[in-house]
Amino acid sequence: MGYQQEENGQNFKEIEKTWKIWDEEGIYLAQENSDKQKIYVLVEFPYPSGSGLHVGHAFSFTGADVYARFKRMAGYEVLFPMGWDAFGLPTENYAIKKKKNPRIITKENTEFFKKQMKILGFSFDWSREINTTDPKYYKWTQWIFVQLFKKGLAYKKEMPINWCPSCKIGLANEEVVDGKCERCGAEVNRRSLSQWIVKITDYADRLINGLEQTKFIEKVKTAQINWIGKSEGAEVIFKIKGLNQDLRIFTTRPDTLWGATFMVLAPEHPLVASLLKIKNKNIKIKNIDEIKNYLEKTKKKSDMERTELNKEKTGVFSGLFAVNPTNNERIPIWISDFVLASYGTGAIMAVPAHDQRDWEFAKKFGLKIIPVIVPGNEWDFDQAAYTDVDNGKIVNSPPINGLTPAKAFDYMIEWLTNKKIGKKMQNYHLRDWIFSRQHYWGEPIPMVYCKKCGWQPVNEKDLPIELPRVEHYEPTDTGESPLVKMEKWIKTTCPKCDGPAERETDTMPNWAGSDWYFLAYCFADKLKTDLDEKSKLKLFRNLKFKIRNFQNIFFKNKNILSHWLPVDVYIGGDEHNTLHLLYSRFIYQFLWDINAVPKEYPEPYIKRVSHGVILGPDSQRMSKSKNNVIIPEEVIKKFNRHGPDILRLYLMFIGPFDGTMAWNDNALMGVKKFLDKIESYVNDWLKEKDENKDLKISKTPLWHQTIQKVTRDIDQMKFNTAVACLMSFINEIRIKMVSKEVLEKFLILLSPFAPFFSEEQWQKINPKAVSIFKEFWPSFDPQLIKTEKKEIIVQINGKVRAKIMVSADISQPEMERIVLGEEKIKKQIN
Ligand code: ANZ
Ligand code: ZN
Repeated sequence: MGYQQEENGQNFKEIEKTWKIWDEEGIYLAQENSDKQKIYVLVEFPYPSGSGLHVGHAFSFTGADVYARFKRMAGYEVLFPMGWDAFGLPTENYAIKKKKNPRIITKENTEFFKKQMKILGFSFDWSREINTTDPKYYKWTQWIFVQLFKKGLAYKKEMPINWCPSCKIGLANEEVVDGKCERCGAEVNRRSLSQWIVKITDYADRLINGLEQTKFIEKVKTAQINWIGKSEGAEVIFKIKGLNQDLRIFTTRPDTLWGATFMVLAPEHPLVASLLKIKNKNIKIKNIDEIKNYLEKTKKKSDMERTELNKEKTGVFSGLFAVNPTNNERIPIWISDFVLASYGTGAIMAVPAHDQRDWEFAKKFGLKIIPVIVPGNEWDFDQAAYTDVDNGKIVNSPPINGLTPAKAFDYMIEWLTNKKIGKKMQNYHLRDWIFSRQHYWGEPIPMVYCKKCGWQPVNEKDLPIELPRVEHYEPTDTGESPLVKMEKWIKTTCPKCDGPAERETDTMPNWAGSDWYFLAYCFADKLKTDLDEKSKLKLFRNLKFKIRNFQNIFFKNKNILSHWLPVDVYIGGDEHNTLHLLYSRFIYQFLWDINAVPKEYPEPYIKRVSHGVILGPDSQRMSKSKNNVIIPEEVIKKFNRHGPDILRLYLMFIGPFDGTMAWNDNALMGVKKFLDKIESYVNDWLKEKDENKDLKISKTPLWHQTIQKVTRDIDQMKFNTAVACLMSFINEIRIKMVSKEVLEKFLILLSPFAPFFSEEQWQKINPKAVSIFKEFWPSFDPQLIKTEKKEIIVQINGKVRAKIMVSADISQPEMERIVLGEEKIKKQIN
């Protein structure tokens, strides 16, 4: 493992020499006191795994780097930081296997990653490096948890959890994919454990509404909205015959109430448990054994299995009846696992005529099907449920007959409210966030249990609660974390009554450290000194001084946060468009509520860009088992010189930044030839050094269009077309035409893509220059951009109706004016 200097001599010398210049000049350090306009470019920080930086990282980081370098040269003060999201299972598993301290593994991995990043020329501000496993960092991850607890947003609850028997870990619903563990693929089952839960659901509406203040692309907004899954509907209260008890249900379709022919309870519904104990003369439940049997069977199924559409429906009759409030008819109450305990009220009214699952259930158990909506044409309710709400009229429902379902919905909300048997209600598919993990390599949850005072947060001045050193990193067989065995560490005193108490042994999920890392970058230097202050204070304490104030890093650095926030562009993978984005927005909104972040910005990120994926040469996802993994070092090593730049240019050229592309070795050679040709131009110019040479190119539209297009494309992250434009420029000119000015400006246009190469050539032309990255981005002369004509094709209903010549830089309103003024078009749209 590691970068072999010998094998890659020339490349490495280039890299070292160039980094020396950049480091000495501090070119990539972001300054708060600069009078330039700030821009915060964030790219998701990696998990430093043992296998090093892969091509996917190289791709997204190069895109981010090109953008950051461009913005710097365009006159912005750019914050472009990097760090390590280093808690997590792979390191823990490796620690277990090799009996090695995960701290050491993390240190080795991050060092290796950092070296690779330098080789690839990423212009991160390393003075702001952070690491989520550093106690100076996770002190604040813990502090945030304490605040959540104090505001009633964290609670402990016995919960049936998704249990991965192979990782021996509880998983959040999100971490279960198709009933399998997202990490290891093992079949997940159910287990009951006492867990810390964070009430993210309190923020569900804000997480939806806040999106309006962002400029996320539609795809990302939709992903967030769908994940939260807000449903508008009603709660309806049904009476149970013979019992002095109500049954509440949630429905999105109160307009179908007349069609409710039975009810269904989730097996975990409290009524089911009490049913087995009912002692009531009026009610005789004959099939108690059958019910008990059924409950046993459903315990083994996952939620996914239970709610699958095509699954054969199962269930038992409860022996009870409810009353449909519309017509006072008696309807049977069934128990079935297709109803989930965790959604709504855990009970439903079934409308088999208009819900496919209810229909299947009714068919199987011979229950009544009453249509209450009919389409314009015939519908055979014996064949399927009719579920198209938008096209239909209400029937069999006296006061609302003839209405559309939408109108009937509103009517029924009023009807229920007036009769006091229901009301308007929303529900969210978003669940509260299970925050406990029974693992070693995570942030200890800073809570203490006292028999007298219950759960108490650790005093803020005692943070961080450092992860103690243990001998074994394996989770225990009881499902508890290995910290359970650290008796000395566990024993503590209660922060409230000073009596004996015990520490929480669960640690936080992987998401906790990445919730606020973009804030930490802003005051990373303050993080570093923070704990040193604490040890000073400890010293004072020994001298019998009292710590009076707990210094809060967020409050103390409001100005700095105000300066850098919000993140202007956040680049990351599709896989983080739901969870990570949601969790970090939630934590940010919470910090906003407690005034820990500046009030000007209710949302942390303005733009979200999701980058694409590079597949193996076989067009399959890269994976060790398929033997199709491309390793950046291997690519670089193929070339004697300019290896890193060739790789960067190749990655940016291979396709759109948000696309999915297969690796293709052939295109690498083309990139190399491109750089060779530029180098030969530079060398030719050096031989002549004629500054007054005919400046043919510098006044041509081709040159000015090149500057314009490259500038615009990088700004819009269309890196592939920017590179293509640079390449075609080089192809169209001959050396005799190139002046020093054009050569220089061309190198600047190229420099975000090929930083080492451009710097090297720049220094050849300008031996006294400091660095090309201190130069300004070139501008173009709009007068010299010859606007060419282009043909636009007008289609109406899929047929070509007109072809019109317009100038190439026409604006949208102007184009509409011309098109709508065209006679042929006028006729068509009348
Ligand atoms: C009657 C009805 C008639 C329904 C109809 C649908 C169609 P979303 O959109 O996901 O919120 N439901 C409610 N709670 C449930 C639970 N715990 N487990 C399974 N299903 C549950 O879905 C809400 C609808 O899903 C509710 O509206 C309810 O069925 C069902 F033509 O009520 B409906
Ligand atoms: Zn106590």
